[in-house]
Order: sequence, then structure tokens, then C-alpha cells
Amino acid sequence: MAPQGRLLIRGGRVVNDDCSQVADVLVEDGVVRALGRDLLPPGDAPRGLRILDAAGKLVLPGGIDTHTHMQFPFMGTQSVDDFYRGTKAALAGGTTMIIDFAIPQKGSSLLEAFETWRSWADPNVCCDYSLHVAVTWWSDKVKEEMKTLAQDKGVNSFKMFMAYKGLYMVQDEQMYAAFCHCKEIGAIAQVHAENGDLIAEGAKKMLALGITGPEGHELCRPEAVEAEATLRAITIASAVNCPLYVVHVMSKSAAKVVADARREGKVVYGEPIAAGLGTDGTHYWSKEWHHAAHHVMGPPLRPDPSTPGFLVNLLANGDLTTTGSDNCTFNTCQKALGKDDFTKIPNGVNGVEDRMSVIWEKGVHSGKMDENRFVAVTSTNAAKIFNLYPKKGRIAVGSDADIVIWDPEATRTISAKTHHQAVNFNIFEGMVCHGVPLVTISRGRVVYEAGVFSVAAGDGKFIPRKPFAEYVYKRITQRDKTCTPMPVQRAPYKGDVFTLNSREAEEGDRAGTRMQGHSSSG
Ligand code: URQ
Ligand code: ZN
Ligand code: ZN
Repeated sequence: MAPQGRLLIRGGRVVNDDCSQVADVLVEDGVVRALGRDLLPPGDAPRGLRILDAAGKLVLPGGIDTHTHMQFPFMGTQSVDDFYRGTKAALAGGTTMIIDFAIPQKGSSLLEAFETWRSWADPNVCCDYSLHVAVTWWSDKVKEEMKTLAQDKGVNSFKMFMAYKGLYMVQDEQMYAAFCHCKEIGAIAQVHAENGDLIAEGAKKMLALGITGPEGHELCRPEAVEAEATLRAITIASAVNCPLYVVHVMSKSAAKVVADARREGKVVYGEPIAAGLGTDGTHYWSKEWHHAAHHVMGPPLRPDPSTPGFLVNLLANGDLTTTGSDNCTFNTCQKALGKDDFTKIPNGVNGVEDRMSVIWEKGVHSGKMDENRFVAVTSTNAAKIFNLYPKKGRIAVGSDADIVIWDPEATRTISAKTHHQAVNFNIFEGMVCHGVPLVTISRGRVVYEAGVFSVAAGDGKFIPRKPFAEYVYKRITQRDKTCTPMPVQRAPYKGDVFTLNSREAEEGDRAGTRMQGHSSSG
């Protein structure tokens, strides 16, 4: 990235997750050098210092989108927003970092998938990025590679799919093993929580009923399918005291499961996405096939129109913690691969560009959350959970200068005609949002200003993340010390013991072995 001089962001209201203050922000060499009132004495600005007037505006930490799939090869095609277009659009929306997913095929190397995604992203990203890695199968090699990824490659989060049967889905015992290992290496386990077996059966049922359109996608995976898997994942994670992050929480019932678990003290975080907060699943019943198909994603948007408001409430009060977009976009002609069979519609929606504005509109403009909570759920909490804080997610001396000058009063109307993404449809079409990013600064450089980009492919960089994020692991480590069960100290039993014949003894041994899970599968 070409060097850029110093920047002074003058007179804005600097908003962090815990407080706001009117202050100047001095940026040098990509980081925040000083923060305070009247940093520049009256008079001419020194040479090489660019002044950005932020009076009456908010100065926010750049957004961190915890969940994207740029140029993702999926369901026979590839998502159309690549790392260049997708990250450029992110910047236009006030997001300065994305975390994408490297997803190996079953039986393939996690390390190779990681390197493949790096080779796609490194020369093309316009903003900083990091990678989660998916665990789609289980073996000693996977275990070893997870360790290498955590220790040497900057990956501290691993996603397990409980859906996409036959493709990415893992069984409970594999998930158990993966969660145990996540904890050992200091990573956070992530789950796509949907019951893949029920979805497969439900899909057959819908097709047999002659339901081939996008509504079938929702009908075969109702809320309970998501809620059941969410509870199962939380139960397994809790059994091994592994921190858990539930990606794309889409329904009221799944969100309640996460909220209840948090109230029981479990170390679990829920991530709603822009789509689920900003729109709903009534669109699956649209008479326009392409309109309905463009909303197809998993878990689906919910037909209950009070769902988005409910999810925003939980995000505002702390039951849900971060926000992503799950940006995974396909053009109409790609969606049309499933024109006669909803199971073949590539899953995914947009959101990387509009996430910040949608959350401002539904969260802050509506009066449900304040500006500080907005920063928490769009940036800071993600930085803390994924161990990027305070380099990212905060405006403070020493932090990366990933900053957005935000106009809370201005409005914009979202449209596929004006968005910067490659995809030819926008699920938020026509939504008027208060909260507009005026200037986006990425590691000290003005990369987007008044609709104009000054950024090139490869300007962003890979941000490695260390394991054992304190924000997540302090409680986990302490619980291991103090909550590990102890045997009861008692005198040995000295009475009679029933005598089994040899067949009964063998059967007993077999049953015991089975129940302890010492069967052949690893
Ligand atoms: O499940 C996901 O997160 C990806 C693979 C696809 N997008 C989606 O429909 N959620
Ligand atoms: Zn998913
Ligand atoms: Zn996803």
C-alpha cells in the first residue's frame, strides 16, 4: 500500500464501545498517534498533514464483518463477489475488515484450503482480512493441521457444519472431538447450527408434494431444525468446556436458545447477520421466482415478520454479541440453477456493503441501541472474541487507524443499481437507512470518500490472530481449574458381588465399551 501522509480527524464525536467523547484523532504511519481536544494549535496546518473536518459527525472504529464468503466455490458455481469487489464494497459501507472462511472438501487438507484462500485473497483484498477454517471431516491429520493453523498461521476459529449432509456436515462425535481439540489449541469453535438429517428428509418431502420453488427451502428447515441443532451444539461445547460461537442465528427460537445458555453462564456467542436483522422470509412466497430465489440462504430467513425486530432486541441487550453479513452472492442466472428444484439454488445473500447502515437503521435510529452498543456489535466484540483487540475494534492511541466518519442524520436508499457489489440483486432494495459512511480510512489511508475510492487490489493485508483470546478463554481456563469433577473418597466396597457366567461377562464388557464410545470410529 502506498504511504500516505498524516491525517487529523478534527472535532468529531469519537465513539468506542464504552464511551464517546468529542476529540481530534491524529493518525500517522497507519495507527492512531494521539487522541484529545484541540490537537492542532490555531494557524496553518503543517505540511503533509491532511485535515478531515468531522464536526457534527461520528468517528467510529471501522466495521468488522465476522462472516463472508468471497469467490466461494459452492453448489456447482462460485459466489460472484470476489475478494476485490467484495472488500471494496465493504469499505464503501464502513467495514474495514472481513473474516472469510477457508472451507476444505471432506477428506482434503485444511492447510491447503487455507493457503488456497490466501492465494485468492492476498493479491485482491482492498481491506484487511482474516480467515476462519472449516472442519468438514475428522482424522489425526485434521487434528494436526488445526494445531499448525492455530500456532503458526494465525487461525483461532474453526467452523463445523451441522447441515449440508454429505458435503460439509459432521456428526456429533466428530464435533465433540473437534471441540475438545479447539479447546486444547486455544481456538473458538463455530457452528452452522441446523439439523442436516431433518433438512434432507424435509427436502424430499417437499419435492414429493410438488413444492419445487424457493418456499420449499424454508418449509423443509423450519425454526425447530435450527433451534435443535443450536441446543445440541451448546450442550456438546459445554460438556467439554469449549467456547462456542453460533454463526448466522436466524430465528427467534435459536436466538432464545443462545440467550438461555448465556444466562446459565455458558461461554457462547451468537452472531445474527444483516439479512436476518433487516429483512424476513416472507419473500420466499413472492410470485417473482428470481426475487424469492435471491433470498435463499441457510438457515433461511424466517417467515414470521417480527423476527428481525426480535433479533435486534437481543443484539441490543447483550443476548447476541456480534454481527456478520454471511455475504455469499450469486447472480440471477446462478440462482436459476435451481429453477425447477429449490435444493439446487445456490445458498447465499448480500450484506457486506449494507450491514453497518442496516444495523444503524434498525438498531440505533429505532432507539433500541445507542452509538456505543452499535460499535460493540459491529466491531469491538468481534475484535475481542477473535483476538484482534485493541489493534482493531477501538479508536485509541496505538490502534490501527481503521476509522469511519459517519453521518448519523444523512440517509441513503439501498439499491442494486447503486451498490458497489458485483451481484445483480440486493435483498435490502429500497430500504432507506439513516447512518451513512462519509469517509472510510483503512490503516491510516483514506480509501473511500464522498463516493470515490482510492484503493487498489492487494492494499488490504492478512491479519493473523493468536490463540487463547483472553476475552474468551479467561473463564474457560478458570473453570478447568475449579470445576473439574473429583472422585468421592470412600472406603472400598467389601460385600458380595454377583457372579456372571463368561457369556454375560463378555456382553457386559461389550456394552460398557460401546457406552464409553470406544468403538471403531475415530
Ligand atoms: O452456510 C454458509 O454459511 C455458506 C456456506 C452459504 N451461505 C448461506 O446460505 N448461509
Ligand atoms: Zn453457514
Ligand atoms: Zn456463511
